[in-house]
Amino acid sequence: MTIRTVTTTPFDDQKPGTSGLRKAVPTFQKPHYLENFIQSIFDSLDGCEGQTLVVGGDGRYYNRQAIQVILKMAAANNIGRILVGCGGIFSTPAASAVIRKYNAFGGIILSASHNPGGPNGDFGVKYNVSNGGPAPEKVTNAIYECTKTINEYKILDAADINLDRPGSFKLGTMDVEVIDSVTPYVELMQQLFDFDKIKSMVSSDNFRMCMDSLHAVTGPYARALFEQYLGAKEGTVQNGTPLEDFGGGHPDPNLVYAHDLVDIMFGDNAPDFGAASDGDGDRNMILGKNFFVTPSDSLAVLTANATLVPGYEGGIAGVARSMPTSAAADRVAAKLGIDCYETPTGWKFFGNLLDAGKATLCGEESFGTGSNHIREKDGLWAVLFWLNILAVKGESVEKIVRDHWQEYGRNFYSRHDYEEVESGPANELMNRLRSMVGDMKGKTYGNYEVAYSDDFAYTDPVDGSVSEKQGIRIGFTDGSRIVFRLSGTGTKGATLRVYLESYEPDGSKHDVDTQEALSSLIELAEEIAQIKKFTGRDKPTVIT
Ligand code: VG1
Ligand code: CO
Repeated sequence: MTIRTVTTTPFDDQKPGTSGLRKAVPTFQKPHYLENFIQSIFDSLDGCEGQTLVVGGDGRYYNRQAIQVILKMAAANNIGRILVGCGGIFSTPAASAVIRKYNAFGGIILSASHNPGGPNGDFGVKYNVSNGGPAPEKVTNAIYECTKTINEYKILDAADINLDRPGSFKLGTMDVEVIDSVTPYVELMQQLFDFDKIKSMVSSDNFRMCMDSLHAVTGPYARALFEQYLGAKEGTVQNGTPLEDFGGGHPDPNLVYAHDLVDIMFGDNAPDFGAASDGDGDRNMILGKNFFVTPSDSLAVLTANATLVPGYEGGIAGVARSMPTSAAADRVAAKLGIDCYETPTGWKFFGNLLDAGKATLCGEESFGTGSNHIREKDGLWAVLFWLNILAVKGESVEKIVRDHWQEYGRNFYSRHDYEEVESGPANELMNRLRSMVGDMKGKTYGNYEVAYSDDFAYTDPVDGSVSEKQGIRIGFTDGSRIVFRLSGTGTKGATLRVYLESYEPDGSKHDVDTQEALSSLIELAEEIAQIKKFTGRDKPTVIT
């Protein structure tokens, strides 16, 4: 087998975003496009020769082809060993778990997460470091620098590896081990949760649940966990066979895209518990009978009840949330006397806090929750956490959340997305806000008085690195808040996200509809940012 050195020229659009490099499939299929990015990863890594890497993806269209290319390029770049998931499959949390379990040097995860898949859908490549988490900005910047000057890549001339069953192979001098995609993950979950207790609830006649894998990667994981180990009825996991195009759907677990599940959970004779996860399995949505748990509330409830779960019974060190996530968790942290951290959007910012033992639980408003068990957010972990709490408390999801609000007050919360708007005007909107926030403090808008406003900047408390321009925050004296930022995961035009939050301590006012409770803030967001003028839209495309 010979190593081929191929001459190439740089592409100018290979800057990793919030979560790796995401592009339309046809972009990745351009000659050398994938190869340039993979070679740039290898070129930017110090000391990866002879090391172990983990490779797998969410099974979307182009996963298999990309993995074969990556294996051959890894062999040509003197990687020692690759652990690849059977069928080329790893959910993002499973990949993180495997990197940690085998003390690997890092991993390459192929996914565009919740973005649609298929020949005209999206594809993505993400590099994770040895702690199992997304590469920090220092690493992604180094990769990006390499993509700008690359002029050749190396690839082994070899036949494709059979990924469809576990086994060991050689590619040149490199070892390839095809390993079971599900087992290491299930074993980790068994260490954290009380499977016996969950099983006695889930398998009883008094409890019904529904898990929607949205035709994406968690199907086999969810079937193993819920139907095999926890004794839930067969069929508990719906849309559980991963498809390359996710059945034409949008594998995003929210009230808009997980509509099958929403219909069931808000229909007649709804089950007690419902959950969904996204394309690569790191997001989760939690529903009770006729009841939706916002991700921000979910983080707060898990934090408040963590000691009911074996993996966290000793208490938690701290909690971290992304900046746009509601402050519900902050209130729990204050009561528990633990630290609460506010980070920029994206899981990579939690890594240092978890490694340093400063935070145990983390969460984002975008349906992401996780803990120090791995270094990615973890959809099925969150589902098991909720089930474990339900099994211990013997109460409904709704009661647990309503009681939580009674104790801590309710943070009404909603995100309004304006998807695929024109990039130019969207940037103008943000620049205009940026120029305004400097002197907004003390200004009044109707009943609202600005308490603080800024373009969020974060100094990592562990390594001191600074990340700027992470979103415009405008906080008001009554505890309500509006945040504006542009998405870093989209592949077409720009997506404006407007995050709205208000705080209601009065328990008699917790029943108001969320959009109604936030209506004056929604109007104010329009007044301040002139969304209509800049985007040409008079309403958001997705409200969560
Ligand atoms: C979005 C979410 C963010 C999340 C990221 C990756 O990013 O808002 O909270 O971490 O997706 O999630 P953005 O930049 O589009 O707002 V996933 O499940 O796509 O790995
Ligand atoms: Co995801």
